[in-house]
Amino acid sequence: MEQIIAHIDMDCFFCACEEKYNPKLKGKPVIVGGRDGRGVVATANYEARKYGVHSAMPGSKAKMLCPNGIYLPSNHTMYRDESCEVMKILKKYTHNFEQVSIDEAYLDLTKFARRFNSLKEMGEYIKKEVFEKTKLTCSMGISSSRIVSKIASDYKKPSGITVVENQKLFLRNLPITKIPGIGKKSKEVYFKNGVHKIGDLVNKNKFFILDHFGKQGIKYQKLAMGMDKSKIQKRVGHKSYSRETTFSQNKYKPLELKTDLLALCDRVYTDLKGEYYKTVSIKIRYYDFTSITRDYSLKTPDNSLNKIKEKALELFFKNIDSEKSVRLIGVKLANLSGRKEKQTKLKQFFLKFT
Ligand code: TTP
Ligand code: MG
Repeated sequence: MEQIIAHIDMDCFFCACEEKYNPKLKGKPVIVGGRDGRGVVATANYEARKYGVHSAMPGSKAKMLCPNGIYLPSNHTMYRDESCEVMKILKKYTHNFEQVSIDEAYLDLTKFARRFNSLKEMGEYIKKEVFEKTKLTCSMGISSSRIVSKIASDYKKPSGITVVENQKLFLRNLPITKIPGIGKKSKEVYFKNGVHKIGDLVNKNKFFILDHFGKQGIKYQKLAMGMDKSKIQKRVGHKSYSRETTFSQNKYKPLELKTDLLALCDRVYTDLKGEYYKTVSIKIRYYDFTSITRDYSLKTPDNSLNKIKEKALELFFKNIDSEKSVRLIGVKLANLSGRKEKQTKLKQFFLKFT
């Protein structure tokens, strides 16, 4: 393999953090979010998933499926601290590191791999260190392509390592929905045109693909043919953080939308990892694809979740056209100014002596 890329994703991350500090939860169905039937589920542990509970499910539905589950409120500070510990360990292995969410990262391990007899052995070594230092388990995909490693890390969840030597063979029988970026809507387009498995793309005519699936389809065909060489996109800070949700069915009820909006605020706040923002924006796309975005700029930067929720809700209820049904909503934080803890401490230090 010319480049060796690992994708690491922690197992049922928020629940695993909760179980770490409260071992009595182990073996029981645990759900973070969706308490009292309100809000949406952030994640569920594997015991709760057996009942059909999953991320983004309305709490009321989760309660119906798993009435005896233990429902916990989100503790974002704890998840963020645990995430920092994990990322600190992973960063040691390579300079070419890309954290993509609170619980997942890509690592270019081309050099590090030389120390091991096999890629599996290297994976075991990293997993062991993560577990010994954090008591949390992860799953790992290793291949020569960023996308394939991402797909592979999900292959043997929880706590599995999947090394992909032959990209084409590995992807051939996987459902098309395993490709990151193919969601509910595009899935329907692929299905309608006879593509159910990734391998179904291999023999399709290029013009057919362009016509029906666009340029993205050509990229996925290359992937299916074992020709994907996607690299790590090393990130130097973010300009903004945004999250959006497209509903499988358009929604009318502002109260239902409020729940989704607050869940998006939680997610974008988790992504923020303590950075300060000055601008909070919301996006609403109606059934007819007309969209509006509205933003609010604070006088001074903030890094609290409450402020995001307050401003997002204000913007939302001030601007929503309640006559129209909604297909997508989004929340964005911009005008970022990094973490300020150090500066604040320094300021406190000076204040003490002046
Ligand atoms: P994921 O890695 O998607 O899920 P997970 O770690 O809970 O489970 P898995 O073992 O399948 O990887 O997301 C990481 C965390 O992000 C998750 O623990 C909670 C949070 N999250 C939300 O808050 N809302 C969501 O819709 C999703 C998908 C995740
Ligand atoms: Mg995860």
